[in-house]
Amino acid sequence: MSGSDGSPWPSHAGLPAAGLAPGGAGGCLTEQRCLVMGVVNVTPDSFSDGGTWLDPDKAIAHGLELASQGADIIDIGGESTRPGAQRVPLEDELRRVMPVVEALASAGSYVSIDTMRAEVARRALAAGAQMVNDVSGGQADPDMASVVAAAGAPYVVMHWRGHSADMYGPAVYNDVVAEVHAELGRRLDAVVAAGVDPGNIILDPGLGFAKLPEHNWTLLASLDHIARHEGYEQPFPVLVAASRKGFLGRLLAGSDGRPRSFAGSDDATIALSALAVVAGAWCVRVHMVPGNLDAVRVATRWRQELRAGAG
Ligand code: PMM
Repeated sequence: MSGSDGSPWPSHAGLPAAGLAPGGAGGCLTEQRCLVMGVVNVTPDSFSDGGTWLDPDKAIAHGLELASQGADIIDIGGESTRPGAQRVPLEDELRRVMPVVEALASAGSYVSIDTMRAEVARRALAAGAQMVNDVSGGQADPDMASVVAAAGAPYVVMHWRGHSADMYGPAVYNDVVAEVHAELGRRLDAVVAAGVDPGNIILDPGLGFAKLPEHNWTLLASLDHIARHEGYEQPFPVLVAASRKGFLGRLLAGSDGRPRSFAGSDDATIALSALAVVAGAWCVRVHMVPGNLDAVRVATRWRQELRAGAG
């Protein structure tokens, strides 16, 4: 995954420049590194932090804290996608996310709206969000791609096989890399046909979404392949969202077989962020910013050296 100018990170028109200063929305720093996306889940039931940030004031304060710690992007979501989760009514999702989007955007943060609904994306973009993170890659709402296209916003297209009510039923693969790549490629073509500029698209293998732990690990070792698609000259930027996910907790299970707690997986997330950078990830989506940002900076320096050696 490399830019046409030889930089390690692909520069795509309209995407946030690597290294946005905290609170510096749209700022263009020349620093080249993987971006850090801080998560604000305004939900009662998300995977690792459900309920913690449901109160809008707490969510806003948390987003501001993540930005002050150096998050380049703040990802705000109002619908949990944890395994078994049921859909949230549109009105509830809007009520949760809109005050947080408005406050953080007006405070100068670069806001991403994490939603599968075109109406939520449209309202959030109008309120100052600059990017859409759609875990369904446009499959949950047929209007999503045209809303994103009309706004000219960066768009995260994640690999997805259906809603979280049945997360693991569809986790059946003969060749997980080939199938995720092909299915993502079809989504890519569909959203481009609906008007989304390929230069605004970020791909995401969808760790944990219809994936068993072994699928996640195999995909992580194949990020470069996931980024490249026939018919598109440039590799796509790839977002890695492994933070606190169950496959890390399982890897770190104690001798009694009990998985590590979510918060107890933060150090593992930091290790994974460093490796993701070396593998060429464009952005890591994380719950805790400081350690991950340090890891990104260290790994960026390491990768520069690797590339200089290779050049
Ligand atoms: N995972 C979650 C939520 N949003 N967005 C993207 N692009 N990729 C992901 O893997 C992803 C996401 C669920 O995790 P959380 O409940 O810890 O936020």
